Amino acid sequence: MKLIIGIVQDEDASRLISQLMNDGFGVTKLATTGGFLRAGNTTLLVGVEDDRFQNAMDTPYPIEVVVGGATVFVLTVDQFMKL
Ligand code: 2BA
Repeated sequence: MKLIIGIVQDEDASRLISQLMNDGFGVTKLATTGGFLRAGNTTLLVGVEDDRFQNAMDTPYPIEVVVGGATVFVLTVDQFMKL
């Protein structure tokens, strides 16, 4: 499993979230602030099974072509549980 951490501009977030959710992905939206500009941005957490990772990155509105670009981290998840 992978955890995608995507930092996008606020204006891109809503459409990206809608598309990911429509594709069946779980998304958490965090209101964040960039350290350099000290301006608001949005951080999305998307946990995905390995076989759906590329699908998440290739949503109809691909994460890498959002208007202002995106900063994306991909982490390998050791464990995922819901308690
Ligand atoms: P980006 O590099 O596209 O980064 C957009 C936002 O992504 C950043 O907002 C920050 O919230 C996050 N981010 C980027 N790289 C990161 C990292 N390695 N770890 C954690 N978060 C990261 P800001 O910090 O407000 O930066 C906004 C834009 O200002 C950056 O766009 C970049 O073009 C520029 N920038 C950032 N730091 C700079 C610096 N030290 N000198 C010159 N320009 C800088």
